[in-house]
Amino acid sequence: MVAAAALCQPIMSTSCARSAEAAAPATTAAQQLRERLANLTDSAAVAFGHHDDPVYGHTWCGDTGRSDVLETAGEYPAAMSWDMGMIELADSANLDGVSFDRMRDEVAAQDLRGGFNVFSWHVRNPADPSTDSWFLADTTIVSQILNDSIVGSRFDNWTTNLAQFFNSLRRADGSKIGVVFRPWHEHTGSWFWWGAKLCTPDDYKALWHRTREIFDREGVDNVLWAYSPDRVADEQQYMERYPGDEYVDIMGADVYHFGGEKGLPTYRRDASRTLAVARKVAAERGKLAAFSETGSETLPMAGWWTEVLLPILEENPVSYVVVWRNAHDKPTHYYAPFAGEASVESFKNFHDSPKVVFAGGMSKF
Ligand code: BMA
Repeated sequence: MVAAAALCQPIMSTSCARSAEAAAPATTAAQQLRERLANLTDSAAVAFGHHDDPVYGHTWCGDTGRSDVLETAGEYPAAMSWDMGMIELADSANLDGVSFDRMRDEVAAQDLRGGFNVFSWHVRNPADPSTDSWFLADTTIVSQILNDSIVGSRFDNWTTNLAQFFNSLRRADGSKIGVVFRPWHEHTGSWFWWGAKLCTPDDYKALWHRTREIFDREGVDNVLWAYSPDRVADEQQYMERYPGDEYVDIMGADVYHFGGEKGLPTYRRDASRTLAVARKVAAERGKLAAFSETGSETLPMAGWWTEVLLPILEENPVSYVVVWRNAHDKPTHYYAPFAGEASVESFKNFHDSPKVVFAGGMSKF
């Protein structure tokens, strides 16, 4: 994978104020965001999010002031989703070509318009940095991070780069912007080097703890931690690798809809089952719940938003839902509508649902 080359030209950062320091606030930025997400939950409202929304879309890349969601629903999403893959190598752009400077500016812009930001990390393999998150030939990578000093210290350096990026997310007055971080996601599956068949439950938990220790050492206090298994059969599977209450703020679920109409019963069953578990364990522990990733690639069902996603959210209210990216360079890789796309009407109706919140509605929470 060509990771360093920006797939579209980055736009230079113009309004970074991250060097300014503010007086320590009474509550951390993370606590403030937690309160806003809890308010959403209390109102049975779901914030809508989209990955890489303001930096590229199905037919464009690198413009400013654009968003496929804005151009179809009339509003930016409530949550902007981002990926930090390649920050580990101190690259200037992430694995999908998004400049980290541009991302930092967009995080601040999203905060200014009242929305919030969520992050994943498709990190490379610290045992062999020439390979990526999807490298499965070596089933000892997590164990090497924990037991091999060279791999371990490379991992620590990489995670320090990431922690420093989060520390740099600031408003113009220097105060930190609270965000959600969702490390080591979809670990109940086995498609990333931290997946179920690639490490033991104890090693997975230790990986999470080590990540957190580095963030704590770096003074990161603006991050809410989201745990996000892929679809699960039951609570036991969901909790098998749970790192512990002191490490997690949000109980997530990543469940995709594959196969259009034919795959609908499976999606409905698995999304509802996994969200029900996430909501249950969240309620028991005083945590938030989220539909941390979902979507139906290429949106083969024109009514998907109101006929499929909305009923699942009504049945299983969570604080937010995120759909994945509209890749500008892969014509069939999109999860949100764009002007002229078949599901636009359904998406507008989804937007108009009193249960669903976009950026403009976030001022209430
Ligand atoms: C995947 C796909 C990839 C992308 C990765 C990280 O689901 O969208 O094209 O590189 O996420 O964003």
